[in-house]
Amino acid sequence: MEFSEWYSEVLRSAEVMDVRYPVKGMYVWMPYGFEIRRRVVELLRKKLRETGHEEVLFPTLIPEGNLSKEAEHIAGFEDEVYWVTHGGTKELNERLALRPTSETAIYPMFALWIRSHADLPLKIFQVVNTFRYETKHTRPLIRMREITTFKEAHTAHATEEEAEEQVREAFEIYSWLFDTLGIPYIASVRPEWDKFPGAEYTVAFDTLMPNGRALQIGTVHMLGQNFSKTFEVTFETEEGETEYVYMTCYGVSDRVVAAVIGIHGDESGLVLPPVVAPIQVAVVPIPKKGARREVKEAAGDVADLLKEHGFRVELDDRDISPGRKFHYWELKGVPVRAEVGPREVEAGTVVLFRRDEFEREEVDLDDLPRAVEALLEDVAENLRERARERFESMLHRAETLDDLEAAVRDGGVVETGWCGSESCGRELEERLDVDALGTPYPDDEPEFERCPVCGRRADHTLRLARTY
Ligand code: 5CA
Ligand code: ZN
Repeated sequence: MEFSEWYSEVLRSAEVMDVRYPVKGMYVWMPYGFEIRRRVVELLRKKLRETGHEEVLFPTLIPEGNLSKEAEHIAGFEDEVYWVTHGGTKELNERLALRPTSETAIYPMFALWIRSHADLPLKIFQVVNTFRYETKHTRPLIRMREITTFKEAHTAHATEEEAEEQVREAFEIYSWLFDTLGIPYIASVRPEWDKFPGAEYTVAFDTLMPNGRALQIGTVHMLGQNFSKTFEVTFETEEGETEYVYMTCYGVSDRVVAAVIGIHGDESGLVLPPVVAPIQVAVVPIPKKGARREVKEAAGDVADLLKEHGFRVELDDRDISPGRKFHYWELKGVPVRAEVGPREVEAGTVVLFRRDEFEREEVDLDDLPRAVEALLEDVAENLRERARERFESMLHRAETLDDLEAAVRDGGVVETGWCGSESCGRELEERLDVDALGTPYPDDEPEFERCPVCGRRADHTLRLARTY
């Protein structure tokens, strides 16, 4: 099955999202999907708090005057903005934008909040919905017109160095998040022509879906003083002088959930990393004639024991066949299934089935919590490892145009030499029908001899890929 077909099918059958909502690019989170989403957000929330970020919540609407203030920013977003023009039947004096992102909502308030160096650094974040009138093919979680899980952080600093340090911290935070979820990635400094509108530079995280297409799953932007100058975000230094702050912002979205689903899933459905699985262990009784009650009770005891040990457990006592239950929990991506039949009741054991590798093992009841814990860890590690291996098998290198053409046909990411000029970069994009992801972050060491377009010395490595 084609990946995109598989993806749509799994969102539907595992009840992650309902795509039948009658507005293009807008979808409905269903309860099971919402629980996965919630756990991803909570992971990140906790990490952000631990690293000194405070959570805020800004209004959805931005006055046109504010949104338009930063010239590059509005130039980059104007084709994507949804406008509120009326209140009831009355036309508004000033149009209001549904936020496509929140720099122009937040920074005017930063200007009011920040007085002196003592107020810095200021590190805030919010998890909100944002709206972008996307014209490329819309897809649930991947390219939405209402991005429902937009986690954006915004920071202000006294010095450029501190802002640079913040870019590194953001890089660490997102690296940690993706590692935790077993999502492999590369980080690249986006080419000048593809940076965030209004930024000095953009560091982006890209992963690869199984079809070899790159998906941008997070971005960190160095804003320098561009926005602080536009919105008069100043502070008084220790010496009593007034200066503009340096700013950064960074964001991830529903795409993180899309990556979890797309990268770990298989023909049987979702395969969820235990850390975000709404249910970690499904307990399935396998009754036999003459031992129904014993089996039912034993399965209940197994579920209780695991719950007491803090696992997220569901006892499946529905009146359907065990085979159908197996199928159902596999589709839902539950990492571990505990099976209890008459033989296990007799022996004082439980059969543990791992979703990732379809393997069974029998463990003693006494040893069950420890065994489940070890198995969940093993599943997480295995998912991370096998995703990493597949990812690496899709990273290619090529030195000449002919080799590049062959390499991009396989999908994945191709690295090549680059002189650094925009014209050569764009030439590669056009000739190969790919996007330039940019140069390796944090270190872009020269690894190739020549730029394949102009033949000049390759001071940089350039990454190319077909993207979402
Ligand atoms: N204000 C900055 C930092 S939050 C910002 O808006 N950056 S962004 O434009 O790069 O968006 C942040 C992240 O949102 C991107 O890295 C990408 O992963 C995700 N994203 C962007 N557009 C969409 C979309 N239409 N649907 C789903 N996710 C999206
Ligand atoms: Zn060149």
